[in-house]
Amino acid sequence: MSRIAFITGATSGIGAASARALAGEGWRIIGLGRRKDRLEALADELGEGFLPITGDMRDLEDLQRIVRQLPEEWQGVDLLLNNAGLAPPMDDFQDADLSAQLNAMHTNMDGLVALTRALLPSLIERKGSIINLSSVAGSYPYRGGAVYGATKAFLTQFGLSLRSDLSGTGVRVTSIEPGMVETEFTLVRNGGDHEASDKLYADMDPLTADDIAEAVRWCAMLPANVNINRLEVMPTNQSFAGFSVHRDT
Ligand code: NDP
Ligand code: 8X3
Repeated sequence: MSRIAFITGATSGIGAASARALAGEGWRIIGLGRRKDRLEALADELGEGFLPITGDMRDLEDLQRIVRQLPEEWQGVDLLLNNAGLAPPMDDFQDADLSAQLNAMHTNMDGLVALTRALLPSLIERKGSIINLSSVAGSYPYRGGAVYGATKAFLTQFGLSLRSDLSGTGVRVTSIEPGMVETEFTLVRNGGDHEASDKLYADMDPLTADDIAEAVRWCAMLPANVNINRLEVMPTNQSFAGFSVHRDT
C-alpha cells in the first residue's frame, strides 16, 4: 500500500505543489485547507489518491475530530507536512493591527501543534516524518516581520526540540526554511493587492512553489537513516543586508 502524506495548506502555493510532487512518487495525499473549490480541483487532478478535507488551522477541536474520523483506509499517516500559514501586513509592530498579528500566530502555530500531537501516534507507529514549513524570516529579522518571523522561529525550534522528544522512535523531523517564493503568500499578506505582490517579485527570479516542493520530495524520499534537520533555501538574487543604524543628526 502506498504511503500517506497529510498536507496542510494544500489549496495553493507550496502545499499544492508538494501534493503534486509526492503524488508523482506514488504517495496518497490528504490535503487540508479552507477553500473547498481549490481542494476539489486538486482532487480532480490527482484522482483517488487525494483525500480533500475542508478545515481551518485555527479550529483545534475540529482538527482533532478530522484526525479521529479519517476513513479507515486513510488512517496510517506516514508524513505530516505542516505547511499552512500566512503573514500579517508588514507594518511596524507599534502601528500594527493586533488582530491580524494574533491571527497569524493562531494560524501558523496553534493548529500545527494540535495536529502534530494528534497524528504522532500514527507517525511513531509507522516511523514516519514531519516536515515543517518555516522560513528565513525565523532566523533573520526584517522590518515589519516581528510576529511573522517569531511564528517561524517557533516552528524551527519546535521541530528541533521535537526531534529530541522523539529520539529512538525513528520519526524524522525537518524544518524547511525558504526565502522569497512567489505564491499567493504576498497577495494574502497585502490583503489581495496584486500590484504589490507582482512588484515584490519583479525582475528578481524568485523561488517557485515547485522549487520548494522538490525540497519536500527530496527530504521525504531520503533513506530512513537520514534526517535533514534544517534546510535553508533562497533565490540566488535574495541575500543579506547590513544592520540598520538610526542617527539623530
Ligand atoms: P500560499 O498563500 O500560496 O498558501 C498558504 C496555504 O495556507 C493555503 O493553502 C491556505 O489555504 C493555507 N492556510 C492559510 N490559513 C489557513 C487556515 N486558517 N486554515 C487552513 N489553511 C490555511 O503561500 P505559500 O505556499 O507561500 O505558503 C506556505 C507556507 O510556506 C506558509 O507557512 C508560509 O509561511 C511558508 N513560507 C512561504 C514563503 C514565501 O515566500 N512564499 C517563504 C517561506 C515560508 P486556504 O486559504 O484555502 O485555507
Ligand atoms: C516568507 C519569506 O523572505 O518574504 O517567509 O520573509 S520572506
